[in-house]
Amino acid sequence: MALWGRRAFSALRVWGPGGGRKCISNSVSASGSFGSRGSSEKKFSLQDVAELIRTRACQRVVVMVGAGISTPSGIPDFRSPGSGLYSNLLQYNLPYPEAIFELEFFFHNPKPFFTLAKQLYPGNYRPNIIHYFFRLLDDKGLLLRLYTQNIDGLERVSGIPVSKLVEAHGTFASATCTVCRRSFPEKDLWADVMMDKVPCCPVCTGIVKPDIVFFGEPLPERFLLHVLDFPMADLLLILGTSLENQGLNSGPCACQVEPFASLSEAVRGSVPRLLINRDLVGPFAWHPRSRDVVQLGDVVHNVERLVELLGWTEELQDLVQRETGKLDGRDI
Ligand code: CNA
Repeated sequence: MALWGRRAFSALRVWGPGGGRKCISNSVSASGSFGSRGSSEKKFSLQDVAELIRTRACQRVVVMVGAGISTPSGIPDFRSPGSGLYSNLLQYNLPYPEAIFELEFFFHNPKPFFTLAKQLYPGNYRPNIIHYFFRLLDDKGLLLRLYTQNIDGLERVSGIPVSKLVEAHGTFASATCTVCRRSFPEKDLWADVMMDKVPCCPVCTGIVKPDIVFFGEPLPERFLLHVLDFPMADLLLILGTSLENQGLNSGPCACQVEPFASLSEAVRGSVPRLLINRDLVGPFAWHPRSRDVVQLGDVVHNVERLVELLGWTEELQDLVQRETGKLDGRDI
């Protein structure tokens, strides 16, 4: 325990010990949906959400996702006891888990971060049905933007155009020299990373760091798109995230940004919000709205239910098969 509780953090980018609000888990039945606070008001349901998408009554869908959508791909989240990276970090011999995303520690010892990078190398993991559901939403012209906290790049691999993505905590797809600030594409790094070598700038020999957001670093400029996206959204889907404030606007950040949890409050009051997650989290617990729908439980199971209600099951299966075939062909 001492390992986790060693320091007080101004920037809780990833692990935020107990920073989240308590779940009011008894306010919602584990299997069902909830939302309406007034007893006379009809509860909004998963069927209602499906109908809005199916009939194209909603065409500007904003999606927010976190580590929970990649656990079906085999990448542990950080918090789930036993399986979470929380529990698996001991192998990195870190003084405390947050150190892996701290610049000070990185300059002292960049190896643990690059070990994690090697683990997340494109090809080690593949998109799952959830990523492909978002791809299908986009193929149908219904996805306004997907905001991801994940750094595994699986949204890109699934074929969602980069223009539709906001990778809020950065990406391994590009890298920057920590000294001369030259940019590098990821392909320039991977040979070193795969051989457990720390990549260095060919010009100034500084360490080249993938563009993953570390504590206190500004978020990618694209994150500012939320200022337009959220007020424009006509449906908000939130999946696989604890919606905890991960210190996105704390520390010496150059940009003033809303933390992820608050983003879910930035859609208009009339906009339906669907949470699919194992736990009741964020504003769904402490500030529910009348058109909120909560589906607690396994994220794959609940997405499959939604897809079935949409009548897209076959189409999604075809897409998964086609894209999986392409990945097999590319051997990544
Ligand atoms: P988190 O705080 O670990 O929360 C994940 C949430 O997903 C929790 O509420 C879990 O209960 C839930 N969950 C996990 N698996 C399932 C499942 N199968 N079905 C339903 N719900 C599930 O992760 P957040 O994304 O909210 O926190 C943000 C951090 C985690 C960011 O800084 C990420 O960079 C970081 N992270 C990313 C990855 C990745 O890129 N795949 C992995 C681990 C952590």
